[in-house]
Amino acid sequence: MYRILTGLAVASLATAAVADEVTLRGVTAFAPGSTFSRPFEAFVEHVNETGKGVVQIEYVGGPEAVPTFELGNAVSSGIVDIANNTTAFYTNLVPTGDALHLATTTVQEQRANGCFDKIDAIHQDQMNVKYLARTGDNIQFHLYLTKPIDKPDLTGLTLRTTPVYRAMFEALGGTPVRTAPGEVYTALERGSIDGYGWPVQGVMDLGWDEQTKYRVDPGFYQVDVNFLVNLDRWNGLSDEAKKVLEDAAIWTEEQNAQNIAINETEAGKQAEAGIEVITFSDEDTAKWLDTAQSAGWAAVEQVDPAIAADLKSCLLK
Ligand code: 173
Repeated sequence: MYRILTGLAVASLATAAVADEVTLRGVTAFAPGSTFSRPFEAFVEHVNETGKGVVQIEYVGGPEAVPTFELGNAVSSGIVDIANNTTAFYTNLVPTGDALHLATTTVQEQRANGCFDKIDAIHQDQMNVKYLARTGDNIQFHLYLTKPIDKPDLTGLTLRTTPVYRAMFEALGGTPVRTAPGEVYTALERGSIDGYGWPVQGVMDLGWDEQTKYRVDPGFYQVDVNFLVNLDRWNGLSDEAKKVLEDAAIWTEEQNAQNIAINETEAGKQAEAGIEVITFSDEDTAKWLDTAQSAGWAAVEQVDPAIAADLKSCLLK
């Protein structure tokens, strides 16, 4: 009798352990398999290895599953449990998120100086998500063009933007139009834009090089592509599951250092594909970069001066 009971108890415990494994539904804002989805895809694989029996991620897909600018809402409301997304795609929810790409520190430095926790708190308050990880460190943004310019004057140019570039390009006289990455190729093909903002990485794997003649150097800002977990879902996880995800986040962030080498390879491939580099005089280069910083911060300050000042104090070196 006792033996049977013990056997049953053990069996039901084993069942409970299996049932306790949590599966999170994950979606990326970028095309699956492309540059800015790859760190998330590696993270999913890593969690599915290290989190066996505890937490798993079911990778649902990208913008074909949830449109780029809708993903913020989807993870906020819990339709999606974990998202790979950039602040520029969810400014409707975190309007000061634009500060993140103005960072000159690494995510490791932001974790050490308390900035990461502040950013996490803003995400929890305003968006109902846990800010779990940041990828994209060391990758800068550029302006790509189909016609040349010889100074930092974008007057008369219609440029595809997201909130990342809008303030800067507008300050330099350009006409911004916001589109998701998935619409850039067609816009270029139709000639409805004269150029676009995009990081140094990824142009080639999206095939945009076919429609691109110039890249303006230097780059500006720093990419932020973040892993966000629906806060209710996060709060309901066991400590063990949270630890698997947080350890995997640190593991992912360590790989941000590889971006320095990848940037060079990508710039080399762009040159081979015939994309010419436009540079300015020293004075105009200073204007280009100063406008990037001043217009970028002014836009965040306009949204919320207190948060802007707080983040500025810990995001900049
Ligand atoms: O240009 C964009 O779509 C954009 O804002 C972005 C942000 C991070 C990585 C890649 C692109």
